[in-house]
Amino acid sequence: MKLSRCFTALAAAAALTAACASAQAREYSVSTVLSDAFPWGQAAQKWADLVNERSEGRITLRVYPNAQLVTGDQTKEFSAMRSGLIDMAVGSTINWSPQVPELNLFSLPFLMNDNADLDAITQGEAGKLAFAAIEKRGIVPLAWGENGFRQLSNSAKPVRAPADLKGLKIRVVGSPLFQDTFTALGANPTQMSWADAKPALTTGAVDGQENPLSVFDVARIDQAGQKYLTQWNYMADPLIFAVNQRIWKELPEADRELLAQAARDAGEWEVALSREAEVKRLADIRERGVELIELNDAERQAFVDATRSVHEKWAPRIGKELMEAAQSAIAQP
Ligand code: X2X
Repeated sequence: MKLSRCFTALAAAAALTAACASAQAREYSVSTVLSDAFPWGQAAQKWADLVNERSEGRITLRVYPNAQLVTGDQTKEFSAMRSGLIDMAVGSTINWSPQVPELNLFSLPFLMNDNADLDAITQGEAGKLAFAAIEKRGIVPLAWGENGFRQLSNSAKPVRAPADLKGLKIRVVGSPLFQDTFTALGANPTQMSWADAKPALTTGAVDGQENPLSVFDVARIDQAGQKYLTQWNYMADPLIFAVNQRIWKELPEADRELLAQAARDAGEWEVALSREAEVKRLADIRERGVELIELNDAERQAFVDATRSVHEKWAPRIGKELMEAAQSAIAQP
């Protein structure tokens, strides 16, 4: 065969392979920490359902909850996705912040007061900068969801002031900023994974924990002796739908758009679902005999003042540009 004909044949074969690849049924793993009993797991399942439906069964996203792909070690999820051990994830900013320090923004105590502040950050310039930070570390972020504003519970007493936390052993996520926050408040923070948290609460190895109402409610944290719940809205962890970069690059453009749009739709759906449920959850939690502690402005301010040092220490790691974008987003009326 003449050389030029050879090349033509090769090019045709390559085109055929690409066409086959895009027509081929494909399956990807999606990691989450919480199962579909929780809004978080439901967000991932919604993504999977939408992708399955819109690709007419060609693309399957298989959701693996309980951080099982990283044997429960949720702070390793980002690295595992980057290395290709996990294809995709719907992950919390808290669990990814050890690898993406910029994401500590969301964990800064009392930076955001409410959903409006949170949305102003994720939907604006600050959100774009946070996504750029993720992309820079080898992961393609697609959309936002949410775990929710985190509230404090404990088995010992109503917590209304930093002094009430003195000496209380509080389970925190394995992200260093939390150690600083709870140390600044006079508590005794202990880092552990979610998998270890409920047993530690049940046996009394720790006195308290912090998580969104949805998690407290669905995981029945009240059954682990957590009788007091302080509603202090001290921070919120958004969820991020994301994909390993190599997988992303291999996908045909149309499938990328399909995955991204489905992630945006699933994220919006889950944020609404999670917010709508809060009032009922609160009522249910109260009905189970948990004492809810609401803070007035002065009481909340005492917590703000006590954790100022955490902002000073962490702002440089988050970065000036992102800090300023977040602050100006929150300041908008
Ligand atoms: O571990 C937690 O507290 C949880 C489930 O909220 C996260 O993964 C951030």
